[in-house]
Amino acid sequence: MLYPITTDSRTVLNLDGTWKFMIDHETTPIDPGKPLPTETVMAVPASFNDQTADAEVREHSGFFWYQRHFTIPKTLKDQRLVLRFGSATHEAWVYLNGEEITHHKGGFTPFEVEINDHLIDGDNLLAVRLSNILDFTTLPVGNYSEEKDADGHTVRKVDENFDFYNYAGLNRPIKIYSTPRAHIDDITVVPNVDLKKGTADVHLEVKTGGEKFDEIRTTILDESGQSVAEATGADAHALISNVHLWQPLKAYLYTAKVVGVTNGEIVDVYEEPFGVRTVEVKAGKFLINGQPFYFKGFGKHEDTYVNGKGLNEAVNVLDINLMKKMGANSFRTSHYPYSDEMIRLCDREGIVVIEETPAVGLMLSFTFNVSEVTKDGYQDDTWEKLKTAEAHKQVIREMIDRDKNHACVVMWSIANEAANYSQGAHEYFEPLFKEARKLDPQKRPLTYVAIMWTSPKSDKCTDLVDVIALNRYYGWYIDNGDLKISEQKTRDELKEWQAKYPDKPIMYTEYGADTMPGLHSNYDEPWSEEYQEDYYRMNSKVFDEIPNFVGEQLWNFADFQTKFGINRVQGNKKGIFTRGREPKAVVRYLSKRWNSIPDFGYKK
Ligand code: BDP
Repeated sequence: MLYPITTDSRTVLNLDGTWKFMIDHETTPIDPGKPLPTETVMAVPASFNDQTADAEVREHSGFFWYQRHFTIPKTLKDQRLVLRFGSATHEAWVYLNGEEITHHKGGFTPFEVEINDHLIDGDNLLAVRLSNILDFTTLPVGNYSEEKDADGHTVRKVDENFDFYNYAGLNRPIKIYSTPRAHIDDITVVPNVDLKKGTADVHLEVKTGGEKFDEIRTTILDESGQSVAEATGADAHALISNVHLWQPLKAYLYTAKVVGVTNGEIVDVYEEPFGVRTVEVKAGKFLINGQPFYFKGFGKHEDTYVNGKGLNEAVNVLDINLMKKMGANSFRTSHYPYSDEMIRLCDREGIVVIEETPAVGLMLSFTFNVSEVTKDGYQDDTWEKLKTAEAHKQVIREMIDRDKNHACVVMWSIANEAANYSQGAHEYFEPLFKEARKLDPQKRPLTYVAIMWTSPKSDKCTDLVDVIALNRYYGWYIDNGDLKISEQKTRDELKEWQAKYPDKPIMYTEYGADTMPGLHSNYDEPWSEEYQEDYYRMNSKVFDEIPNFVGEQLWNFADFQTKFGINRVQGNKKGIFTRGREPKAVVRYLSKRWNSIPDFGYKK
């Protein structure tokens, strides 16, 4: 799916701002063709939850409405007009002038709809009914229940089966963009690089809509806007010589300028930026442009004060600047695809991204009894009870469709901490991995991120992944406060993985310790800033001993909001930065370490 941009033939109208907002108590029917009976407003893009001073609104589970007016300028009326939601979390029914025009389920991917046939002259009324319900059919997975109150009204409840706050609403930008009737619908860019010759054969596939063009022409522009290659046709090749590679932290972006021509006239123009790089897993290494790459970075969240999970571009820019200052080079979009804007920014900034689906919470028996789970033939009820396969397939399709051309995305993570140690896991995951491999035109490596009790013995699906990605909390959830025994366990386990799978790279995609900023201890106790630093020092030491260990992405970049609970103090405190992006003491240690580790060739 193309990102909406303005070109010689296209215009973008921005529908962000303040919209009317209303909780749907399901007591009286709402007419989406009439003004919402409310004076409440919410800013878009942003989650609604932290914009309100009303606890009931903040914690509402169920349905709610957004509404606004817009006018289309006369000059655009003969154009094809498309309404695009960057996301609507988690399910949306969209009404234009009272009529339902589209529906979408899945809160972290965009969707769009042509609106020409539903527009009226002058003022148009756009209403969106949303639901933030999560259950055993959705991603993420929620424990859903409902009961009747004293008046017989339905009270809905979602208990997150995952560790982040269920922020909802119109979290990402909403736009109307115009294209000519005959238009470019999608572009797929696959650069095939010859590293020795320094050339790239760029395979371009262009999908069109409306009346066919006489001709499709593509010009590849370099960063100074000079043409470096040309091609014609909907399925074409352009050869770039002396190619400038996209490198981690040294991004270089070409632009594929695609035009549709009819009767000798240019009808539609689209400009797709893309980087040229290779990604490959080989002999236990993760190669970018043929060189063994070492991941230094983070698991993150889209999570900021007030905006919740709403797009916050200033924070995105700051986060990347903080990463660079620390010598980091990468992050994982835990636990859902991030905004278009963030992925485009990472392309520009050279930040390496592992992009994850919203498949989190696919585990119904949560236990810290590792030995129980590791027993032969262990089975819990996850794969019987969950009905997420359809949603999972859909989101893999939508995520790859949106981000297939991005050089920054070097690997897809199909799930976070699923019950892949339980019987039934392989049957569940195999078709999903097949689907992802089939759909990705750039054939990126695939992984899933494995929870603590997924051991080399218990994991039923390691054959499916290209990279072994582990979330480990020795010294925190297990052997809390005892870094000596944790060091031993970390070492023993990593050695076991290394021995059993000598050809698969291994990395940590989570490890961390909750830390209250400003809390100090003469005894290096857990929750203190001293303990967080000792914890990371211990892990670093072991990582450096394991030959196929190709990366450390800690948990978490910053403190983030979660549901209430006895294990959380206004959220998860494993950030190495606070939620407001102030550093905890450990940032100095990690900056020193990462600035001294090269991006390439650290593990020979
Ligand atoms: C892992 C999850 C992550 C949690 C983290 C934690 O992948 O979402 O926030 O642990 O407990 O289980 O801090």
